[in-house]
Amino acid sequence: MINKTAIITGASSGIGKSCAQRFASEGWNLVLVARRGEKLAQLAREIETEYKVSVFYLVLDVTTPISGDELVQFLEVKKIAPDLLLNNAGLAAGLSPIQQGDVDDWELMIDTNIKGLLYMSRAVSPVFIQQGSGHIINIGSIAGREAYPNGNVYVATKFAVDGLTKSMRMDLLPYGIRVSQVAPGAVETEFSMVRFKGDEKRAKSVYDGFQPLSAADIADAVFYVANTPKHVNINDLVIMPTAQASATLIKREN
Ligand code: NDP
Ligand code: 8X3
Repeated sequence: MINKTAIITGASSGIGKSCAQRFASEGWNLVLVARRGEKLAQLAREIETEYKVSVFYLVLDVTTPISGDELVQFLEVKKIAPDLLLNNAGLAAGLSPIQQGDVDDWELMIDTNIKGLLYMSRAVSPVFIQQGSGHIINIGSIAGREAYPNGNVYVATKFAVDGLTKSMRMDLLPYGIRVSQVAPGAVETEFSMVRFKGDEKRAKSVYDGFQPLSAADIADAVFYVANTPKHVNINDLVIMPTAQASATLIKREN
C-alpha cells in the first residue's frame, strides 16, 4: 500500500480531476482543492468508494492571499504530510486583441494562474522543507512557450509559470525538493467553455476536426513525473496532440 498524498488544485474538473482519479487508482491519498465544493464532494465520494484511499477536500479560491495559509492549516489539523503539490488550478478568460482586452479578465487570469500558484507554493514549500522531501508540479502550457494572436495575457501568465518553475527549482534545490512543469497543448476540458464564458458552440469549435488531448492523457504524464526515482527530476514536459504542431498550427480534417 502506497502511503503518499497529493494536493491537487483545480481538482473539480478537467486535468485536475483526471489526475485525482489517476493518482488514487495507484493508491495515493488526496487533498482536493477548488471553488466548487459540490463537485469536490462528489468526486471525493466516488474516489473513496472505488479506490479505498483517503480523500480530503478543501473549498478554496486560490486567488485569495490567505488561501495558502488556509491550506496549510487544513494539513496540520488533519495531520497530513503531503508528498506532492500539483499547481493545476488555472483558466483563460476571453481571447481578444490587447487594445480590446477586458481588464477584469486580465485580473482574473493573473490572480489565478500566477498569484494562485505563488500562494500555494509559498505556503506548502516550508512544509516540504521541514519534512525534507516534496515535489511541486506546475501545469504550464504551450501558451507558455509560444505567443499566439489574442492570447496576450493568458500567454503571459503561462510564460510566468515557466519562469517561476525554473526559479523555484533553484530556490528549493538546497532542500532536495523537486520542481517540475507539465505543459500541454490543446486538451478538451471545461477550459474553452470557461474562456468563452459558456458559449458552447465556440468552445466546441476549438476542437473541431482533430483529436485533442484528453485530461487522462495529461494525468498519465503527471503521474509519470511524480513517480520517477527520488534522484530523478523531470524538469519539463511539453505534450501536444499529434495533430497540433504549434500553438496555432493544427491539422484539421474538415
Ligand atoms: P478546467 O476548466 O476543466 O479546470 C480548471 C480547474 O481550475 C477547475 O477545477 C476549477 O475549479 C479550478 N479553478 C479555477 N479557478 C480557481 C480558483 N480561483 N481557485 C481554485 N480553483 C480554481 O480546465 P483544465 O483542466 O483544462 O485546466 C487546468 C490547467 O491546465 C489550467 O492551469 C490551464 O491553464 C492548463 N492548461 C489547459 C489546457 C487545455 O487546453 N485545456 C492546455 C494547457 C494548459 P473551480 O471552478 O471549481 O474552482
Ligand atoms: C491552453 C492551450 O493553446 O489554448 O493553455 O492556450 S491554448
